[in-house]
Amino acid sequence: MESIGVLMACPMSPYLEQELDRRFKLFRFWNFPQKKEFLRDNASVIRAVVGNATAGADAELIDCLPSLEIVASFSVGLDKVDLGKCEQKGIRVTNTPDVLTEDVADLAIGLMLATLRRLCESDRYVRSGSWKKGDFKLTTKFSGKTVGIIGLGRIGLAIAKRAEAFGCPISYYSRTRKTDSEYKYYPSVVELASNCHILVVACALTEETRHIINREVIDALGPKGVLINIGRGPHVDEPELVSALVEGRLGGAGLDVFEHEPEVPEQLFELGNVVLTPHVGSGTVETRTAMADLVIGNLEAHFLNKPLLTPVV
Ligand code: 8YV
Repeated sequence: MESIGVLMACPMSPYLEQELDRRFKLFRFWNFPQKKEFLRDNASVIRAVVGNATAGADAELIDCLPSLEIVASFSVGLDKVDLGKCEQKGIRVTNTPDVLTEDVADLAIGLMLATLRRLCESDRYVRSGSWKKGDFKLTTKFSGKTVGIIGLGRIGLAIAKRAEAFGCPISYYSRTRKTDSEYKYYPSVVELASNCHILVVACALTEETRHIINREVIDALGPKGVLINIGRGPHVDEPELVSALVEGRLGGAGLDVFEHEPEVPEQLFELGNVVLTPHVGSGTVETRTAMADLVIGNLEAHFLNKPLLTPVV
């Protein structure tokens, strides 16, 4: 397979890079600032693209790669891949579901606990020596709080299962009611937000779900409500979120993703009721290794004419 050209869209995992390099003719896109020239010289040999949540394969790139057969994403989310275009051109697409579910759900619970119990702020309290001057203020209890989940897919369900163990009543919104779920269903995000303490974004980013968290939803969640986002930044109208937090119209937020990563609105840095993490939902050694192995497994299966492990298209 050494002659098969594989284009890695951006740096994502040294282990994946090394394993791709051992098996294929690997092109690191970020090493070629002159994209046009690079594509003119190499496009014809590139048969696979490996992308992630930062860069994937949009219509423009796909159109530049006449030999492209497969896009293997090092992510479960496929918002950086033009799925319609792939389908139309018969290009296969794979992602990395299941292997990252537990980590992302763990982080969602971590953000809930950290936000309500103010773990980061209290850590800073100890480090700065403030404790010597007096006890830390009281925080908000997590166990038993109503958790509303947008998107009851693999990750949403794993979050629900974990939150249930904390005695939290679970409700959800999704396009269609899940007939096999006992959790309370709300047919709109505003209704879900009006009836929960903690609202979690756990759905895929599509044109339909872009800015699913808008002013109306934030107002429905209210000054005692907390937003947790482990989905994608563009699920949230970020300027609306920032002003609601700054003005105290929203109780708090635990955010792993942002609209313009790695840029994060600096007004959030001042707020103790906000916990910020740098898109690390799947960021453990174990999970990133499993994701990389899945990307490699899909590529090998494709080029050996075997069934793909995790096909999407
Ligand atoms: C990663 C993700 O952050 O799976 C997803 O959709 O957002 C993440 O697992 C990313 O793709 C790793 O580079």
